[in-house]
Amino acid sequence: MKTGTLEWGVAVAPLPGEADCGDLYVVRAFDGGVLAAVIDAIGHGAEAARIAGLAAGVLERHAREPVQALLPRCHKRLRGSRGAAISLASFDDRAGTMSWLGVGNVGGILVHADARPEPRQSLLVRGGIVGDRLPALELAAIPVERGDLLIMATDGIANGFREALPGKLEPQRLAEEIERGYAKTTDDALVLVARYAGAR
Ligand SMILES: [Mn+2]
Repeated sequence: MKTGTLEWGVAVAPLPGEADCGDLYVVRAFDGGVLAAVIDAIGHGAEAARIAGLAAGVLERHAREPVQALLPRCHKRLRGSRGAAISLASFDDRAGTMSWLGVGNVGGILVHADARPEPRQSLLVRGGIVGDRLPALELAAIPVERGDLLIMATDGIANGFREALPGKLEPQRLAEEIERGYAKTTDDALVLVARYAGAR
């Protein structure tokens, strides 16, 4: 799929036996950029799906806002619920940066397309639960180039996904391969893969 300057794919596997999924994603373009977000509501089933949907609605409506404003918005919306882990990546096509903010355990790595000794960059997430305890937010604005690859995964995907070799796979294929290789059967699982096609 293509949204703004992102070419992306997603693979989702709800907890076996559950019809609903508490893991949800948002990819939304706006003037000058695109937001990619992954939400993992605490627990699973219908109530988790409802809570994740609330956060997704906030992110879709306000996608153009800076990530450090979006997360407090979600926090306010989810107050009184069991809460969620949320990670946000907002690409600014003019600045050529990706702003990253994560609270809870939705992991992320950025695989740089240029030749560098360690192309994989782990993205920091802070402890806390959106809707319950929001930590001090520490924004990372990372320079990105055309071809850079963002992989975001909920904790239903085993950490080994970080070692998966992206190779030349299309984002959708890669998302499916990671889901097949690393999804646990004890939780909802979601992996979002996005290749940046903006600034060079
Ligand atoms: Mn989870």
